[in-house]
Amino acid sequence: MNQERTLVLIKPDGVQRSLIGEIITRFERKGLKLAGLKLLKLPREKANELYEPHRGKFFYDYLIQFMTSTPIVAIALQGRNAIELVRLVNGATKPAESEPGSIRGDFSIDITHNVVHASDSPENAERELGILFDPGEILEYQRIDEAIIYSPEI
Ligand code: FUP
Repeated sequence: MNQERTLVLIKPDGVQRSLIGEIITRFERKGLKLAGLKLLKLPREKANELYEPHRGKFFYDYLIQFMTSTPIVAIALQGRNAIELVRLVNGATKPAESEPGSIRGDFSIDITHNVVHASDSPENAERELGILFDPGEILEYQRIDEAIIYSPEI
């Protein structure tokens, strides 16, 4: 089965606002599989690595300060087209464009305090998963409902 893995972060605002369960539930209900999960305070070096593509932008310093301020949750999610689907579930970056029904559309009003992060390409998913997880922390297993979530490949 053609599956992808992607990184989701529940940002400090999501953890502080007790949204961890709500957010994980949305991904589970979609049919995505948890492959890795942890609560951590993001070290500054890892924040710099994660947001390397944004280094030098006007919001960079504030973003790093925010992301390293209090604990986050790191989630490795697996499923067919997981990278694209997770970004749909999360919603658009700009508050005025994130649709109601998406996580950002339902729970955020600010472009920095926007509750969740998700990888935006297969290359970035691999890079970002490598920053947050050691290889042994991402698990390969079969879930009992997979036979009903996916149609057989024909
Ligand atoms: P996304 O992929 O939706 O998280 O958004 P981007 O890659 O465009 O932005 C990366 C992060 O920078 C986002 F989490 C929000 C933050 N950001 C700001 O804080 N201010 C801005 O003006 C733009 C982005």
